Parts: sequence; structure tokens; C-alpha cells
Amino acid sequence: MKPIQLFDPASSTFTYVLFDQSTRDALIIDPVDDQIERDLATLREYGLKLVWTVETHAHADHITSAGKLAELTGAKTAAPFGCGIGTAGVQLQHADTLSFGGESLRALHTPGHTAGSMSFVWREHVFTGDTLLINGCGRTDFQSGSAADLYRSLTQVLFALPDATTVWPGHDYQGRSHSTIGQEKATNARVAGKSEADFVALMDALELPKPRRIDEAVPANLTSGIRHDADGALLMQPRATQGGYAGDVSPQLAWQWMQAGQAVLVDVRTDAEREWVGFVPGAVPVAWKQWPGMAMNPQFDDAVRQAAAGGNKLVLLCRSGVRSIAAAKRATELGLEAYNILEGFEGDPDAQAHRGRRGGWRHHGLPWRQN
Ligand SMILES: N[C@@H](CCC(=O)N[C@@H](CS)C(=O)NCC(=O)O)C(=O)O
Ligand SMILES: [Fe+2]
Repeated sequence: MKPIQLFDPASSTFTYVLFDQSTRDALIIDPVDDQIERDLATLREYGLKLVWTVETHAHADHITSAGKLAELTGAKTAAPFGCGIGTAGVQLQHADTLSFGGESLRALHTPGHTAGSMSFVWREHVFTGDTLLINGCGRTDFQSGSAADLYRSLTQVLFALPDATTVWPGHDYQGRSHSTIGQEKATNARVAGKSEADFVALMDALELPKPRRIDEAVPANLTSGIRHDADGALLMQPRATQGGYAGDVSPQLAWQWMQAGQAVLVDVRTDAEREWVGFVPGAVPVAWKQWPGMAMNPQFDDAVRQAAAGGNKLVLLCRSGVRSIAAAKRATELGLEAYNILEGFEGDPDAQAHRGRRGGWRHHGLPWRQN
């Protein structure tokens, strides 16, 4: 049984529809907003009921139609846990499965193109998103990408699948449609026969132009392509404060700024707190207790240099959003555009009482790691 493969020429993106032949329950991978009519027509033509929309990552080159499809068809939305797509109903972890009829799709965490990127296995097929492309791979120069992580995802996760597995990529820029694990293992120009060091050097030297729609696409994709939601204003705009620092931002907005390379995240918790509870990949650790003398602190100096060099904002994170305000004020005194991240890493227990859910970085489906 094969997936239905659909192509969006404007972004060279593949969308896939998988379905159970007897129940007609269907799942769609990486749907594109401009192609929603085509996709709805495809579902009608095959007599399918859409039960899942699934993203391989938060795309930088097109906007997803997942939110709209969910509204129109009643499908549930799923996205990788580490992508910060807070609106997705299911935040997928490695090895999770999604069922549609009697069929099931298995998630593999394959970081590298972005930190949260996943691939999905269905029967003898793998949908690789932008992790593995035909005779290529996704770039690693934005959205917390990492060439070293990508090397391991390719060689240890995807190339561990049977050679006969059909590879269905997220894009192809040269008119090809699919490949196999065996073929890519043997001939992929970026990775076949290469050491991790060779691969990292090659990826670091690519210097690709940035995707045309990245500034518009990433923020939209963090809300499943839908901009209005309950927290809309708070989510996507900084909130002005009484003074002393530039403003308050939601964890989602802070993450969006980080992904777009517009902000440096400084974590002011202690090393012990971070090790115990978890940390945000890419954050600069400068514990609050070091701040009085902070202009002398080499880690802080690095963060400041980075921020100042790129005209970047500083976004400050602590446990519950108290120390980060003090740090934002101190950073403002030092001449930086500094914002406090509301409700910190763990969320404010009062917010839980008021809204019935705990806020904070780790309760919004944003990327974080333990150790
Ligand atoms: N020209 C495209 C950019 C394409 C692009 O950068 N694609 C990303 C995937 S989101 C990639 O990883 N490309 C790999 C490559 O070009 O080798 C655009 O402006 O949208
Ligand atoms: Fe991508």
C-alpha cells in the first residue's frame, strides 16, 4: 500500500495522505495552506475521513493548513513535542504512535534540521520531512538546527531502518518523488561514507540564502497556521510594563524570536535548578546571583556581545517569572533591550488556579531538555 503524494510547486513541498483501506480513516502529513482546496478535494475523491493532521516540524518556507483542516474536518492536530507548536492537540514524543482505522504511524525524533524535527514510519514507508531529502538533507542553519544532531539522526535513526524502506521526503527541488533507505545510505552526496566531522564541515559551508517566507511562516506555524487563538494578543505581542525594562513576553513569543534569530535567551536560574528541572536548548546560563557583578562575567559578556552584534533583544527566563523581571531591569540599565518571559520555566501556580492550567515554558509544549 502506498501513500498519496501531493506537491506544492511554490514551496516544492510534499504533502502525504495515508489511509485505512477499509475504514477510510485518513492522516495527512505536512499540509500546505495554499493547497487546502486540493487536499479537501483529494479526501472527497477517495471517500476519506481525516482523523489526524501531522507536522514533521515548524516549517520555515510555507504555512501549514493543519489548524484550518482541523476546523473544517474535525481532525485532531499532532506535532513534535520539541517544535513549540503549542496549538497542536497532541505533542508527539519519540516512539509515540497515532492510529487511523487499523493503521498506525510511529514517530521518530530526528533532530538536526530543527531541534524538534521528527520522521514518521508507516508500514514499509518513512516520511522524513526535511531530515533526509533525496540525495540531500535539510539545512541546519536556523531554528536550533544542528549538523551534528542531523548526522546522528541520519546515520543512527533513519539508516537503521530496513534498506527496502521507501523514503518520502518533505521537499524535492529537482522533480524526484521518492527513494529508499538503501539507496540513500549508499549514495546520498551529503552523508554517504562521510564522518561526522566531514558532514558538519560540509553543512557549515553551505551558506544558503534564507527561505523567502521564514519571517512570516515560522510564527504562523507555531499556531498551526491560525493566528487567532484565546491567548492571541499575549502570545504574539510583547506586553508593555510600568517601566524599568522593555516588556513582558509569552514563552511562545520568546521562542519565536529565538527561532528567527532576533533574541538571545538568558536563563537566570541556578545550575542546580536547571540540572534538576530542565533547560532550554540554546539558552545562555547566567545565574541571578552573578548579576550584581555581571558586567565582569565572561558568560554574560558573550551573551551581551551576541545580542549587541546582531541588534538582538534579550529574553530572560527564571523559574516562575520573578527573578527574570529583576534581571530584565538590570540588563536595561546596562543598555540592552530586555524582556521578561511571563511565568518562567515552570509556570506560576497562581496562574494555574486562575486559568485551570499551569503556564510556563514547559507547559506550552516548547522545547526543553533534561541534562
Ligand atoms: N528557496 C527556498 C528555500 C528552501 C530551503 O531553504 N529549504 C529548506 C527546507 S525548509 C532546506 O533545508 N533546504 C535544503 C537545501 O536546499 O539543500 C525558499 O525561499 O523557500
Ligand atoms: Fe523545513
